[in-house]
Amino acid sequence: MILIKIGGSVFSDKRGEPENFDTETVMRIAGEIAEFYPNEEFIVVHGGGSFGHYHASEHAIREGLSGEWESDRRKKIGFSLTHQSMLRANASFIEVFLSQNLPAFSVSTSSIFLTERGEIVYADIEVIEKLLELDFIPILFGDVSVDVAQGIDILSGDQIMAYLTKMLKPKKVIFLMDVDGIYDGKPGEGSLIQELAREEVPALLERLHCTASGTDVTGGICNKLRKAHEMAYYSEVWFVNGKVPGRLSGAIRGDGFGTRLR
Ligand code: IP8
Repeated sequence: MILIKIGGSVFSDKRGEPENFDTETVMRIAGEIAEFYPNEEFIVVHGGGSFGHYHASEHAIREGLSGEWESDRRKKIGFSLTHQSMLRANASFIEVFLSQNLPAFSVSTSSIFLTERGEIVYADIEVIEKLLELDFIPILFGDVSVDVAQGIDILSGDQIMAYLTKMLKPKKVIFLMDVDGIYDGKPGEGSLIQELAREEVPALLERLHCTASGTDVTGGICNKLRKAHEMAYYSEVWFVNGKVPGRLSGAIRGDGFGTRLR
């Protein structure tokens, strides 16, 4: 099984209009997956992009519930709006995959996971396993979550990737991003790392100033790298540019251009 994350910046423009969806790019990505399906099994996870993040930050979902009735009522409405927005993104993905003759099936993240401050503490993935046995392509997404510590939170696609990797041990994990891979420095400034050994990750995290409290100056790469470090224990992890045709199929074949972590 191959697990693929389609980053928010690959299928939408986060700085553009709310809920913009790049159908052409997703169509091409689905086409690259179709070259290998059904010989390979796939699970796809997509991020929030211009969909979930707007409502999530507008309603400060990450702060959880406060216990104050009126403000919590507004937050709960924001929680539901965030989820509905992600369902619309997911529906667009499913439509594109179906149009490429791929039996994709939507799995609603917040219905199968519970978190504790954003980390998964409960999961019911039996449906996913059964869907794979039946040769479906389950498509999950970064979503809101019911949180046992603070009532509500956000569950990012990267956390889902790490969890599924640990439980299902895919033969390969592929992150599609809008840059060519992992850079030693800021994307575009530092040099692209094509081969990365698991043992080298802690030193790289330090060079990128990914301290526990440090702000993420390199565009979300710190959390991704930390999670990838965990995932590399179970699977080979690739980071490739999802905007460039052929990079995904290269990673699936194993001779692609990007960063390979193992
Ligand atoms: O883009 C976030 O998922 P991510 C999902 O994978 C929401 O971090 C709802 C903001």
